[in-house]
Amino acid sequence: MIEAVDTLLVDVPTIRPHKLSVATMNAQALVLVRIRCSDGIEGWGEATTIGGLNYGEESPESIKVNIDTYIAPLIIGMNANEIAKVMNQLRKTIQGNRFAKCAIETALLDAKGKRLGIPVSELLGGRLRDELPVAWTLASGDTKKDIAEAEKMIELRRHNIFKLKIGLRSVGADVEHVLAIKRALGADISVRVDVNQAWSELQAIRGIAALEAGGIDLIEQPVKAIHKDSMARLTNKFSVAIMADESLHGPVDALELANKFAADVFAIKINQSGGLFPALQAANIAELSGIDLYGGTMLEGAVGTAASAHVFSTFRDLAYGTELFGPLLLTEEILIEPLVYKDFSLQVPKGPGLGIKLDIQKINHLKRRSN
Ligand code: MUC
Ligand code: MG
Repeated sequence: MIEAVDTLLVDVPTIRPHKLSVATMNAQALVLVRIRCSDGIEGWGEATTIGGLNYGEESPESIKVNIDTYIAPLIIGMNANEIAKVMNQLRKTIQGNRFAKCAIETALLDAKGKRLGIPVSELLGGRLRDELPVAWTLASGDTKKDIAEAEKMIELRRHNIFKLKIGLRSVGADVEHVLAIKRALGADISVRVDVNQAWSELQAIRGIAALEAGGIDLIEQPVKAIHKDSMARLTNKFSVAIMADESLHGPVDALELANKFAADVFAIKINQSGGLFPALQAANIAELSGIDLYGGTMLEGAVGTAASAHVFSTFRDLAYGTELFGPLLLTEEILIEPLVYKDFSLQVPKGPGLGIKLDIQKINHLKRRSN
């Protein structure tokens, strides 16, 4: 039985300012959720967003207050093993709040996996891989610093795929910045861009043509999320892969994008999808429609990253890899044993549940006091 649902806000500084077109992040606010069950088992979940309300419609504070006020009272007393029934109840009675729902579903799956002694990946259909390729996002805002950062990552054998955040400057300046990095890193290194919705369709046509000619591999969310027809025209026009990110808030969007031929690749995110099962549904739609998959991040910390890794490990094809680097962007480790990144990959944890142990002392030290 679900006995208690605890939520805590944990603020962790980033290793450097992380500049997106919608926000500059100097810290990440993790919303950690602990579900305590009557058999003594505890499950952990996490929700994150980017830049308060700059990226999504839920803020860390709203996630916490909505779980505390509306979600927890609804599910306390329910059978913790009946995850489908609990989530069905939530999805029927709580509108929106995808990030909050994802944190709850994660915690329930962690608890059930621990109870059964199996990893979450096995509750999701079963893993097909133990390692996931991991891209790194270059977002210092400075071309020289980005090149030096990429070279260091390659030397450490941590990342050989780089995603560049653009859209703040003019199209011309952004293209120059990206192509300078691509030239410096060479043909063997994959360089991609994320425009985070910043371009109009005409700007996108200009920008994508130049990036495609310069050997860039992937163009993420060039235009506004709501402009799915514009995404379709760009997907049809260019041979370089176009990826939907902010346009994809779960299975319903996945179906619409697939029907419109509005993306070559889907960035699947557990938070944006509203949970691990809805993320799998979106991925199934992609697979059935011939759309490639990419494992996305909301810059989650270790809990959300581990949960995402369990989901992505079940994908048959992961043509564009993942960007599960969230914990590496943060200055503080909240696990007793950190997630393992090596040989350009993240190892999917193998222990029961999420396969991680949280450092409770550290979390108590970092947790926000005022909420
Ligand atoms: C996004 O839009 O993809 C993922 C990596 C990163 O740096 O930001 C996120 C959000
Ligand atoms: Mg993106």
